[in-house]
Amino acid sequence: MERDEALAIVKPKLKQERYDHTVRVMETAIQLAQTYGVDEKKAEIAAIFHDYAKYRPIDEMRRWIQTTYLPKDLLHYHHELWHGPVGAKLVEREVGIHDREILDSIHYHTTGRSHMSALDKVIFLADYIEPGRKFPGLSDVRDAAWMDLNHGCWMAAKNTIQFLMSKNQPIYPETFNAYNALTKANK
Ligand code: DGI
Ligand code: FE
Ligand code: FE
Ligand code: FE
Repeated sequence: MERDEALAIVKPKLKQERYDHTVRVMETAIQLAQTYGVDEKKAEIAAIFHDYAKYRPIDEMRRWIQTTYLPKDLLHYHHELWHGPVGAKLVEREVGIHDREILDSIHYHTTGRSHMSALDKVIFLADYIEPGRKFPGLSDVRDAAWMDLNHGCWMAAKNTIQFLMSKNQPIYPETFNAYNALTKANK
């Protein structure tokens, strides 16, 4: 699928600010893909669709989790975590993208997972460092991102866990799995 076609599909599904974020994630993901030898076309399409389900009603996302092969433990965690897995499902069904690598990187873009592919890492990190983001510690993650893909992802995962813990939020196991796997990969 061409970039313009993909963007035209996603635009009506998002608010303007989220669409602008999506375009920045796309640009960042392509640059990361070029830097680390990842398929640029897959990075482009995955980035364009990564937040496809962001504005689906919570009840609809809950139904998709209940009625399809998605992890049921998501239901016990914050609904903010649902738009990735549900988005992957909807991008397959509604948009007709069947590439498993692209769908997985959409699925896991919020939490990461234990054995992240290079494409997963590119999307996870692009979402975190795109130029519109403002997180504490972000400038260090941005620097690392262009030097070492694993280390950049590890810092992003660590920051996210620290942020959530400082807010006394529960942390989804896959988020810890990502952090642990990236810690080993750093060695
Ligand atoms: O959709 P975006 O805003 O572009 O970014 P995202 O999909 O990375 O979602 C970020 C939100 O998800 C952010 O508020 C942190 C939260 N989050 C990430 N991992 C976890 C989590 N929230 C909980 N409760 N547990 C997690 O493991
Ligand atoms: Fe997201
Ligand atoms: Fe993210
Ligand atoms: Fe995003």
